[in-house]
Amino acid sequence: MQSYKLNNGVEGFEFGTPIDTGALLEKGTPEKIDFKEKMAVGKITTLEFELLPKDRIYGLGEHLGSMNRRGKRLRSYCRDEANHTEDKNELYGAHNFFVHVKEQEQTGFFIDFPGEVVYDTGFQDDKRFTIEIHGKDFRLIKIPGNSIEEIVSRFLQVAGKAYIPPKWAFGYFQSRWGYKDVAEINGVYERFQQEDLPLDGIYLDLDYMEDFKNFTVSRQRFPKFKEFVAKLKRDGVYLVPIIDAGVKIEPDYDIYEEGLAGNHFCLNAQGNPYVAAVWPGKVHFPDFLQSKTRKWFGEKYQFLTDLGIEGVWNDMNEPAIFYDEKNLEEAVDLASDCRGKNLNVHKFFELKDTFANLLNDEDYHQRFYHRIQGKKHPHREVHNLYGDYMTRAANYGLQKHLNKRFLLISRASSIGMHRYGGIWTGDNASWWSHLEENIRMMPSINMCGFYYIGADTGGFGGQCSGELLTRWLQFSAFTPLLRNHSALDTRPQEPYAFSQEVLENTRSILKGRYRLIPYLYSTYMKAVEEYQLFFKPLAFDYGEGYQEIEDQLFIGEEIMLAPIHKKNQSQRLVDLPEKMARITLTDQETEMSLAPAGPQKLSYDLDHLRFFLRENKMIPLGKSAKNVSKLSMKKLEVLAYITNQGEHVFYDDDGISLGNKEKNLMKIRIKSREDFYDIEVKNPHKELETIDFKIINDNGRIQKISYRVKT
Ligand code: MIG
Repeated sequence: MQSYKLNNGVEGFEFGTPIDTGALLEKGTPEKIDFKEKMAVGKITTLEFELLPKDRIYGLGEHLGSMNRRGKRLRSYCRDEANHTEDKNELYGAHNFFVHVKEQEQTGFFIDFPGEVVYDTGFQDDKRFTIEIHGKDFRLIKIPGNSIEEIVSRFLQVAGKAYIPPKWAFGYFQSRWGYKDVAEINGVYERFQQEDLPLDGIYLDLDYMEDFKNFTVSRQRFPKFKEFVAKLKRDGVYLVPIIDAGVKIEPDYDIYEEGLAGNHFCLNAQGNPYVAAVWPGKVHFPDFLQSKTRKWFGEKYQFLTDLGIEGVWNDMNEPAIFYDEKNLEEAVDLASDCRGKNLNVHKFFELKDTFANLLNDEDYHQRFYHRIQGKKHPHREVHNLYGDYMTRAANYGLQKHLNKRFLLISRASSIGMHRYGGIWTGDNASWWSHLEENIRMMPSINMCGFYYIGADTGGFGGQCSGELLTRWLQFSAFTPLLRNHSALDTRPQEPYAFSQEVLENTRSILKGRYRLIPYLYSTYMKAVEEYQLFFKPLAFDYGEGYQEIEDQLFIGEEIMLAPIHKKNQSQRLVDLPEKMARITLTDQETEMSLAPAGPQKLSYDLDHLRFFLRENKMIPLGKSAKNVSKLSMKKLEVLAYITNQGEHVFYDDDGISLGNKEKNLMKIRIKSREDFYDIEVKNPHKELETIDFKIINDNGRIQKISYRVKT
């Protein structure tokens, strides 16, 4: 074993001959020292840590359940899991970073390994935390720090800066699996205009393609696609098509032919392209682990950019597999054996399970191979890199052809991909518990490097109610990725698909979101730049008493959310770790009042956003607009809670260039005097004319000051 030092006291340990996963930016140079943790090296390498009664574990990214991961068995192995029930041990992401918090100290760990890793955080034995790494070649990164936040920040520094989307990606996006043609998409667009609902884009699901073939557009369902894309874009509305991992096997289909000719597909044991089936029927999987294949597939996104597309979602890239030839054959044989027979209970369940288990059977992962720098690796060994590397390919192509920022999200991911795209959290359901899940999951994912994140608002599967959509939007209004998406054959879920009242409430919430975009964008950019979290659990700042609160979150340094996530509730208990100002926000109005530290009831109507502002902090608000392209910075409103003094750095740029052109850092300072405030605005945003300050003090007295920026 070799050990090496990275930035800021971070240490790396190298076991065997690991595959270079590209997860971290910093590599470090090995030097020999000994490793003290207990471990057993075999085919599965087991690391073992002692768990004391008060120990907590944070991180591990996209997983269900509590933020404190203690007491579970969580598997890091990307999986197309369509049912997010409490018993599930894995979802689409493999995020091997966590912080083990002890009473006196805390340590971060990252396991740089592309295959399966299982974390038993005290499930089998509540005094032991074991990590099973399914292999013997890996790297382990150990991160010391004086606080959880410091550890996370150091990890983010070695992992590298997150993907930065265009500013328009912070708008509201409507989506639905089942929008079948251009008329229907155009109908959605027009309805948003008619109903005065803001909109920055519409996602296109499978039906825009010809026979589920990547890089095609159905001529029949989407004639004059390019003109349509241009028409919407002129109005500031973007179309975001889906791309799946599998390439349809069909002679004369250019992607298939080129893939074969260029040796781009994953191979089976005999050395022929491996055949699996997904949406288009039989497919081959591009071997994204080959750099030439990433280049080739990445370039194909030009088909979309040539049509005016500036955003894509990569789906089914765990990869999801409906069946492969061998398993299907065995299942069909079994079924024919059963024909005419009197099936007893065992045979019946065997028959039933054999078919049910065709979907995403992990045996498939032993049957196909990747080539990494010419060396053959079974898929199973490098499984967690597949979606990640597909997204790196897409990032390469989109950047090359657009030469500006673009929206890119992926379903499967591993750490490293955070530099190339964002993620949505997959097929959740229209359940209240999944709204709560969404709240809990955001910080865990954010800690692993991903910032452009969000869940399907309203829930993907199942039937959404107007109340659930409204409550969910009250939370998602603060997530960088804000998309309402639903599955085929579920109840329509657009803001106008319910009652007039739901429409009015969601309109007010969405307009509130647009007022927050200047702040959210600024917070996002600063957080990425400074390796700070966008979403932060209370437990990171506060000790006992607040550690267990997992349905309240901090956004940036300024605000705390405490969303309602239960049905038929107009109020909830909020526990404030410090005194804060309570803010209510609608399209036009803002209200402020003081809230003392400690537990209290907070009532929430369905038509507004409500959150808390920390002491000596302020947030800028813009004016709502029908989309980001129409947001104006001429006039800002600043809400501040000042007892002494506060300073806010407001970041803005042109929102689209690579390298953040026209970057502006405006500094706003407020200092409280006896009965007035000193206000200073340094380096004002170039469009800015006035700032309307609304400042609340410790007595709850609000002063309004209109500040004209001298030019
Ligand atoms: O097998 O493209 O998570 O967002 O609507 C389902 C259809 C495939 C899964 C994605 C979902 C998308 C759906 N896809």
